[in-house]
Amino acid sequence: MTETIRTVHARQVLDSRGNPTVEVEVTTTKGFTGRAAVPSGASTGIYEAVELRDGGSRYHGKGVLKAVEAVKTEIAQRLRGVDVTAQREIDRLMAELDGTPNKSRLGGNAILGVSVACAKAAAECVGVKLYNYIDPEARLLPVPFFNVVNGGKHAGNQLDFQEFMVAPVGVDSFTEALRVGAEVYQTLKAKLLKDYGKNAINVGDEGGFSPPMSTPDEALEAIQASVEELGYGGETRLAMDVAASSFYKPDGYHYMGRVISRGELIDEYSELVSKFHVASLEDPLEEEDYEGFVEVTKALPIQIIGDDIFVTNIDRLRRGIEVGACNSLLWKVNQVGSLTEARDAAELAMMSGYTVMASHRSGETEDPFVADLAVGIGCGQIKSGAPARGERTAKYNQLLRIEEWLGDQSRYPKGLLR
Ligand code: 2PG
Ligand code: MG
Repeated sequence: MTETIRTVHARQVLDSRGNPTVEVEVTTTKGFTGRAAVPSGASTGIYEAVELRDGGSRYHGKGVLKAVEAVKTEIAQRLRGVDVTAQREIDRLMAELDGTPNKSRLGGNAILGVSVACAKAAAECVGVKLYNYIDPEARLLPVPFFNVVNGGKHAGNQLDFQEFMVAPVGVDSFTEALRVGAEVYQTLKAKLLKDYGKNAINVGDEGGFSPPMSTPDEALEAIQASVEELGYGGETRLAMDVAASSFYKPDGYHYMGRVISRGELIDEYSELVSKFHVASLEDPLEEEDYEGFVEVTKALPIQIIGDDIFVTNIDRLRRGIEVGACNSLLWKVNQVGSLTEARDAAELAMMSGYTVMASHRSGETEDPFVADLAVGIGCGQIKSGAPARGERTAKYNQLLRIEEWLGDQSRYPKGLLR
């Protein structure tokens, strides 16, 4: 017997940056419920699904009461009586109702909230955890990429690159990976305090430190030194999210006080990659430059992840696959605005030999759903910021639970990105 949606409710809550976001509650006829809160980016790709914001003076224009209203009225009416487990149908009905290519009428934030809340209610109704509802056979935990130094739009320092991460790829379990990440974070904190003084241990949006550094060399060196001090050199790799669109202008890349070309920036990456254990590089170029992405993917023998260039959109990803731009997809469900479309993009990536990294947003909530989704789609990689601060640890702690629930069935992708 099918279980149908009875009510779809929404409210405005705050995200980790103190800005409003949408929270949705879906209830079925038998009283099963699912609640989801929508994250929000700062370095957003221009092709992302539109976040509907109210404008005006309340919350400096960032209110989401219009999106909340869209959920409570139009979307709620349309979904009443629909089978809660019919995720593809639910997402299709909302896309149709919205009627725009980028979800700008009802809001990607409204639609994504409902999409995830339905999946959670459906999992309750089937009597399984969310990761298990996504795939009953799911058992692969992801390698966590801990963002321990923040720059770019996420921090008040001079670093042009946005994220400097450490990934414990050589351990046996997620639990061990989290321990290594947390130990590196504390060792790095002590090192930054000693080398740069008290201001260096202030943190950015994703909980990583925001030291007064201005070159990527300094950041990678500090992380590498901390890793080695702990004896984890063999078990860890470094990674960066450059978020290059954020310092690109029509005349070139505004990098470290100079204006440089694409070729010069790629040379810079080559040096960093050979000097440090950098195994993964996200958004090394600006989001429109498919040709440049092909060049950098050929030039560097590492994982090249497309975030702003693909925005989890299957058409933009397909174009990249056709020409050989990147070899990995950054997977953010709110970029495309529904679970079904995001899953289709992940499926295409995996079928095409691209790796997939599930991702939080810089503006997060205490909702850990991305952790369940990462295990559910079996992508083997996740980034959720530093191993500190509640909205980030919510995800990592959920992964600890999932690993425990799976018991000896669980798998950790040891040896990834060697
Ligand atoms: C990114 C993300 C998440 P934002 O660029 O990958 O780390 O940042 O949510 O600001 O887009
Ligand atoms: Mg990114």
